[in-house]
Amino acid sequence: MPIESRVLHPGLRQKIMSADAAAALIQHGDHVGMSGFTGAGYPKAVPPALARRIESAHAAGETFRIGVWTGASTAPELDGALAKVGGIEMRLPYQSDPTCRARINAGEMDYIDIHLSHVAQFVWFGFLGKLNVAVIEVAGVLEDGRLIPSSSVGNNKTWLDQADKVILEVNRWQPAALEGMHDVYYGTQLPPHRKPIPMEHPGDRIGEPYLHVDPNKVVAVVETDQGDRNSAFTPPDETSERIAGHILEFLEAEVKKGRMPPHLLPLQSGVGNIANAVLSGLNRGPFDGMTGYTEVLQDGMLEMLKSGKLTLASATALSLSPAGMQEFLDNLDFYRQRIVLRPQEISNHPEVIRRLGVISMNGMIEADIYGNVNSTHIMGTRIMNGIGGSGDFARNAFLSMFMTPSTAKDGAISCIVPMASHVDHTEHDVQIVVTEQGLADLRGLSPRRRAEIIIETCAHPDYRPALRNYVARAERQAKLGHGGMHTPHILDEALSWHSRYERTGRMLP
Ligand code: 0RQ
Repeated sequence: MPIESRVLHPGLRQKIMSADAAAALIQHGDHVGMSGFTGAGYPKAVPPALARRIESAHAAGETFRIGVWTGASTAPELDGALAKVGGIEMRLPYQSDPTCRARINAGEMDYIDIHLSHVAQFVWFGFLGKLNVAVIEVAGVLEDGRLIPSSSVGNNKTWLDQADKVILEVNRWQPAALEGMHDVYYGTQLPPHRKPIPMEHPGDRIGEPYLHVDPNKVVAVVETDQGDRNSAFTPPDETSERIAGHILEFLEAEVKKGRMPPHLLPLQSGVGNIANAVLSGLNRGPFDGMTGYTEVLQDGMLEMLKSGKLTLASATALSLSPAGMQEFLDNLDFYRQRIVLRPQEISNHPEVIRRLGVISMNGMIEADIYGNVNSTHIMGTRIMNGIGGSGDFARNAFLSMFMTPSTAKDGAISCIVPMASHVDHTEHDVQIVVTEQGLADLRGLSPRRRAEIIIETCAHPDYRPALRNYVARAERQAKLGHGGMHTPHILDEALSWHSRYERTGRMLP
């Protein structure tokens, strides 16, 4: 045993073995619950070892495929490695890996795209079948067997409770000082025995800093020393800056109208460069004393914590760039007091999001003229990533915003279309649509008024005439008795922009 081992429990220390030996304990057909959320806290040694094993089995003519359940997206060593060797039968609840995506869209791998807050309870309800194995990264094991979670909590509590067998990866790379930052709530119950979740403020601690596992279920402990994915951000471009500017202006106006306190309400921010640009804008903006209640804490929120604009942030994962990670490590004591990491069933819980009055800001692929939003599908059939937590937040938020550049693929695609080719967030859950062109506030508007403002405010000027023309003809047709005036559409034409793009590479002739 290496001197610096973080496995202090004597019984579990006896189970330390190689990643290959641990991977040999996973069988064809197993449902495997892995840790990991947005490139943070995923197991780093067992999945590649399992991929090698699967590859050899396939070379010998044997079938070997498993179900992979996680918190959210992971990294090339997990999703990428297993998808590459054709080792995943079914994946849930969220992925963003290019190899996985290609396999799913080629029909070679099943994928179930689930609200992140639903996953744990679906397993507890028995909706997804038996969880055979859990493979969980932790930052350390205490002498009494309690586990120090690593850079994400995700669904780890549920995987550890529900799996028949547990494999632990104890990662020395994860800062030892993560100990104490987590808040793992053990008070959930199955209906009809549920109690209110006792959280009234984003910083409330309602659980304990450790995960529990029955040591008898642990079949292997693997020691690792390897960093999280930690991908770098590209600096905000002009489009992201303009989107951020519209949002800031809108929030200032809301405060002036007295509809929100001067320090705003807890912020949820999706992943990606636009989200980071919005957070940078807020960091330079007029608001102080803000809080975050989000699922992924990225560099943008770290900067806001550093400047003092944000007083604290609650999330389920720390997904930082290499520079962000260095900043976090250099000032761990400061950040420890301001960040709480929770299970995703709590970070994304509808009850808590509704109670706190979260301001939700997420990316989208397209919105239609009535405010239905597609977050997941390219041209209606090909999956991009998944709904992630966007639905958990959008439906229950105080304000739900969706943002995108107004066009994609050098202007060949309009992100504002007559009818969304797939709907993840219905018009009922979408209050604000933002592009670099402007911000459409849809609150209190009927579908036809929504169409007007979305076209005139958010659509790219190149596409406005065609959108206006579509609406005018749909209304004319409805007045002639072919269809209704509530949400006018020309059904034969509604998805013609998408089908034209598939045929010609452009949405408009
Ligand atoms: O493709 O790279 O091949 O050019 O889609 O587009 O503009 O880079 O967008 O990285 O901000 O992601 C919705 C996918 C946006 C993301 C989505 C093409 C475009 C490009 C990506 P290329 P961008 P972003 C918190 C909340 C759902 C989950 C969520 C997402 C690629 O925000 O996955 O919100 N959201 N979770 O060219 C065809 C269009 C298009 C289009 C863009 N209209 N039609 N292609 N593209 N618009 C996090 C978690 O839950 C974990």
